[in-house]
Amino acid sequence: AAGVAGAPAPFDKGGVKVALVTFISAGDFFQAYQAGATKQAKALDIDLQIFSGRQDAAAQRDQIEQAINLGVQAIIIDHGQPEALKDVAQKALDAGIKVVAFDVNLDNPKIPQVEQSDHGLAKAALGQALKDNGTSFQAGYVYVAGFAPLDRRNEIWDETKKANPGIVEKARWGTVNDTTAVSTADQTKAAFQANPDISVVFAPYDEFARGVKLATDELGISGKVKIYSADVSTADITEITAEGSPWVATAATNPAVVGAVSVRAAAKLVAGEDPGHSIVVKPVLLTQEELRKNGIKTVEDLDAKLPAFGQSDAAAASWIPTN
Ligand code: SR1
Repeated sequence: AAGVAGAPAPFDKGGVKVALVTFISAGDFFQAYQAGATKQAKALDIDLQIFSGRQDAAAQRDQIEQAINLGVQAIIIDHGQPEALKDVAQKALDAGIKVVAFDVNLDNPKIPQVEQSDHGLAKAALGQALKDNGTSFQAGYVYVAGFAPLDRRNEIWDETKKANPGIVEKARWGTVNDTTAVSTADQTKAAFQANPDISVVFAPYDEFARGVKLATDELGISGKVKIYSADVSTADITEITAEGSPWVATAATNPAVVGAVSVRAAAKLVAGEDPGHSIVVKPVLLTQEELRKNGIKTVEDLDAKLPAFGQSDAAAASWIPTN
């Protein structure tokens, strides 16, 4: 291992072992998150081992145990069920391993929490929904409880409905599995068949939004519905900007940046530096109108046009290369 010139130990020598233990691996967000983590790890000469998630709490626990036994210096836990993870995360800490959590609340002062400002993200998407549709409409809502980012976004959905009694939630649905978009599409069709007056859908996860769009396209009702979401990928931009698309806005970070920030936080802990307890990557609002107007077709186009999207100074340090 070559190490990083000018970096504190042990990064000056290189070869630091870090595990990234995920709960969900499928889908654009998680693929891009892992790619960003991998790139940042490479720049720090970190040997990053990624454990693929299968939405299986017991498997994720086992993988954390495996990482402890491998003698890694840090573990990044990406999503998961807190109650299944808290004790095993403490076991890692007790073994002298640094732990960082992304989007899973491990409720431990020793474990920094990375998030995308989910309240801000939901406020941005719902603010656009109110701007486009006024304060009275029949809504559909896609939500699965138990995922920290979705629970935080849900708090803003509840607040928004409370502040605007004209918003009527006619139906709520959602599934998180290996094929979230397809499962959500099936549920969306049933929801629209039972509630044909829904005109706005809040679907704050891009796999949900993709499923809703698939369903409204198949039902031939895309002209009567508007979808507001979270997250973005190049495939999402294609869906959002397609002619007649009902997907009109999303609030998003670049997930590759969030992956890089997670690795930087772990690296700082290993170097004996404090990355802070709450590490936030701020999202930006992306509307269909602006994406079309600016000819944005890919995430790389967004990186180039919007510096606030393409980079973050969260968990930065002068010795950590970011490119
Ligand atoms: C099932 S949780 C999905 C969310 O996790 C990340 O926070 C992404 O933004 C995604 O929306």
